[in-house]
This record gives sequence, C-alpha cells and structure tokens, in this order.
Amino acid sequence: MDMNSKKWWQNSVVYQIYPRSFQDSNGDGIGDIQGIIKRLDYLQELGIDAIWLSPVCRSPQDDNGYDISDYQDIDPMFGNLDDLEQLISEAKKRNIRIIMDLVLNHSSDEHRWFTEAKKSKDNPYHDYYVWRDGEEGVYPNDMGSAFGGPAWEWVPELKQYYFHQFSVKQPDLNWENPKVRREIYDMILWWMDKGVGGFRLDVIDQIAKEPDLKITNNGPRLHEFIQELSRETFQKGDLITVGEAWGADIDRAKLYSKPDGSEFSMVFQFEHMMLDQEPGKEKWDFCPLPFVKLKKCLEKWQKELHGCGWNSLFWDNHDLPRIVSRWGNDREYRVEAAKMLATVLHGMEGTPYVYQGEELGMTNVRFDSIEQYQDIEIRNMYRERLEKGYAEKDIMESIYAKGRDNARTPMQWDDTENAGFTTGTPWLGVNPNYTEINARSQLQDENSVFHYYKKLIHLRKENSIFVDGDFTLLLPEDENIFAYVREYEGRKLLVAANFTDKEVECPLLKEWGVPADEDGAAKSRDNGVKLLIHNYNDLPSQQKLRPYEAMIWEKAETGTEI
Ligand code: TEU
Ligand code: CA
Repeated sequence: MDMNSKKWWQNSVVYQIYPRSFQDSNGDGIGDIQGIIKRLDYLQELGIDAIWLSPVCRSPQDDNGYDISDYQDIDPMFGNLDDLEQLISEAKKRNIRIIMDLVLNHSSDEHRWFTEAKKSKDNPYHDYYVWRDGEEGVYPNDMGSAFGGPAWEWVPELKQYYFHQFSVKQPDLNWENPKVRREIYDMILWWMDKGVGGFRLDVIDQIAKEPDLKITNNGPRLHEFIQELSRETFQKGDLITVGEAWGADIDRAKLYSKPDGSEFSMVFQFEHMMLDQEPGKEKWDFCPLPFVKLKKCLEKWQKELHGCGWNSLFWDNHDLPRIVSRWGNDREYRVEAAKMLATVLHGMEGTPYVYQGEELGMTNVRFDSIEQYQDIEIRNMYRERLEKGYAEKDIMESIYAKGRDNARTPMQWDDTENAGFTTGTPWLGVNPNYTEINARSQLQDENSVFHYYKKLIHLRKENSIFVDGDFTLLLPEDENIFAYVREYEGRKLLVAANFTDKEVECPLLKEWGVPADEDGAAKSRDNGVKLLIHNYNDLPSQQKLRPYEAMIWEKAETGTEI
C-alpha cells in the first residue's frame, strides 16, 4: 500500500474497552462511561488512537450488552447519551476516536421491533425476524445455538418458531427485509452524526443466514448486504470499520478489506485463534498450540493481504482467554512473555488492537466455583457438559483455559480494594493477582509491560516500515523461534522472538548482521544496524535468545543513515 493511499487507521492502534469491567464511577460495581472518561489520560499516555467500546446501548444484559433493546439510547447502567457525547468530545481533545460496537445480526427480544413482531403474523414488524410455521416440539431443523440448545424458539400464540443463532433472548434479524436494512442504515447515520470515529460489526458474516439451508455465516447475499451497508453509511464519513468474521478466509478478507472501501477497513478473522482446539471440536476441547502452524497461518495472512487488503492484529478480546496465560507464561516469565507476544504482533502489517489489561500483562483467572462465573456461554456449557457426564474437574479446566470471563474480570488499576475498579461489589470477581499486576505500579516502572507497549506503539508511529513493509517469515520450521523480516525502500526490520521458557541458540542474529563485541554481546547500534526495542533490560546476545526474549532490529541499505 503506497504512502499516499494510506488511511489514518493503517497507522493507528486501537484499544478495546469492555465497559462493564473497565472503571466504575458510581459504586454500583459495574463499569460505566463516566469511569471511562476518568481514564482517558491513562489511554492518552499509552498512545492509542481509537477506543472500540463494547456495547453500551440499552440491553437486558442477557449476553452482557450484545442483546440490544434500543440502538439509539444508552443503558442506564452505563450512563446516558450526554455521557457518551461527553466521552466522544473528551476523547477527541486527546486525538482519540470512539468506535461503537454494532450488533446487527440480532437484537434483544425486548427490542420494540420484536415485542411488536410477536404480536401477530401480520404485524408490520413480524418479518423483521426469521419465523417458521410448525408444531411444538418439532423443530424446523436441527440447527443449534452458539450458546447451547436449539436455534429455534417456539411461540405458541403464533404457532411459529423464531431463529436465534445465539441466546433465546437474541432473535436473529431478517436482513432479507429491506425495511430492516433501512432502519439499520438510518441508525448508523445517526451515530455518525454524533461524531463517532468508526464501528465494530458484531458477527457481521452471519447476517445473510439461510436457516432452511442450514447456512449461518458466509450466506449467498452476504457481500451484497455489506456493500449496500457500506455505501449507504460508512462511505459517507472517514471512519474505521472492522467486521467480526469468524468464518473469514483469505478470499473473503480481500473482499471485506478491499482498499477501495467498498466494504470495511478490515475484519477480525480467527484462524490463528482456533489452532489450539482439537480439529472439528469445540473450543473447550483444547490442545497445545501447534507453534509452526501458528507462524505459517500468520505468514499467510500477512503475505496474501499485502497491497490488496488489510489485517487486524490481535491476540485478545472480550471473548478470548488472555494471551499471556494462553500462549505465553503467566508465572515466572509473565513480564517477558507479555512483552514478547506484543512484539511479535505489533511488528506485523495491520492495525493492532490492545484489549483492556493486555498492556499490563493481565492473566486468566481461576475461580473456585461455577457460581462465580457470569458468562452465559460458560454457564450453559457447564450445565450441558455436566448433563453429558463430563467430570466437573475437566469442565472447570476448560473454563480456566478458554472461558470468556478470563477477559472480563475488572481492570486492575491499583492495589487498593477491588483493584481501584469499584468502591462497591464488582459484578464479576477481581483477579486476586491485582496486588502485583496493576496500572499504578506499572506507570511508575519504566521496565513494565505498560511502558513496553507504550514504546511499541510509539515505534510504529515513528517508522512507516511497520505500515508499508512486506513480510518474510524466517526459520519457518523452527519449534521455538518466531522470526520475520519487514522490508520497505531499502530499510529492513528483523523481529526475533523465543516463544519458550528455555534458552535457545539463534545463529540467525549474527547471520542477519546483528553487531556484537568480541565476547558476543550484541551492540545496540553499529554499521547500519540498530536495536529498536528489546524486552530484557540489558543487551541481547548475538548467539542465543533467553526465555521469551524478543527484539526488533533495524538495518538500512549501506550508505543510508540509520
Ligand atoms: O461473538 C461472536 C461469537 O461467535 C463468539 O461468541 C464466539 O462464538 C465465542 O465467543 C467463542 O468462544 C460476538 C461477540 O463478540 C460476543 O461477545 C457475543 O456473545 C456474540 O457475538 C453474540 O452477539
Ligand atoms: Ca457504575
């Protein structure tokens, strides 16, 4: 992608906030918008450019806000529209844009469209949703919901079923109906008028569902709908738009992120995120990370989208376990591993996303009892697997490894009660390790994970090679080292990282030209090669990588200054 066609979001870093767990301002134990406003200086310090806000619209909270009952009002638990407008303007003062989370595949069953739709088959809102005639107990087909149980719910008054890919309280919207699409477009334009800087589109690849053909994502009219959505709304502004697409492959991602802006800026694809689950099984049936496969998967996405699309770069979000526990080390090497994972991710081409607490190296949690978990997905899975005869111990281990509440424990601000998140009782338990892992201690420690993220984010801004460079994977078959080169206009970056808790030989460093003195200690700068960032507090070796050691070197063509 050449410089002049670059969009602002290609050189941006986005921070995701899960509002209910970020900062409570009124002591009810639930994070809110005024709490976010209080923390904007912290985010400005980190250096991020936009905030993706998980849903704050009115919702009965069956799926923590991903079940919206009013797309144009704020749920009182988070505040009100004035608070949101204040957030938009306060963030703007700090050159931070606000990205709203749009849940367009389904609404809440408490949305007025659905309460109307349920009244009768000829209600004007009835076909805003997906209905099938039938008889009680005989489902239209055997499709299941992502949260367990059938995807069909019986409404006796209508002698019909409605379709829901997620919870019973999340009826799927019927995108075949042009009235639905028009209402959605008008709502989006209304948000654009309020000055939002972009949108994240929840399970957007599921909107063209075809239940009779058992199609959930990647339906036949998907790109037709998305291109109309983009034309009618996003293209009328200068926005970042990112679609969540669990079913995306390279060809679709090229359509989704086409540089002409005909669909989105980019998508979240999840191929790398599904590598540590048994093939063909659920995420709860986890297996060790196939490291070489991870490298080749990321290499594929880097090379295939270079110059003809755009990647999102993420390890974490509100649905995923925390990466330092998942693929790093959350014990003796937690700090090194958190920094290493950040280095590998932020060195690639694409827009990086930092999930709240990831910049602190926050970890997964292990609550003693299922009662302490709040997530509908966890609770349904626990009940279903217990009924199927799974051992409770194994069920809990699956929850510890892959449960979404791992990412939803309250943000750890300091070592006071409840980590400074709330003066009340937190809606979900605080991870007990907040006394060691918290923002206040890390802001004061220049070697903290926070300051390392701050340096990484700054580095990307200062060096266009991060945005425009191509990608070459090195040591593809190596089981320990993730190394790659970025190249642009005669400059090269070497990213080298040890993904293990063992010290490993790495002759690549010397071969690539890392300078060293006579006893093999690398020099941070010599003959056109410079160390840009390193996650240990001393100089690296030219020969080996210590546990979770990571670094980025820069090399200019001979004769050009570095
Ligand atoms: O997630 C889509 C989705 O499919 C995930 O829930 C995924 O199936 C699951 O997390 C795998 O563990 C989006 C939102 O990010 C999620 O929070 C919502 O629950 C879901 O859609 C329904 O809106
Ligand atoms: Ca609150």
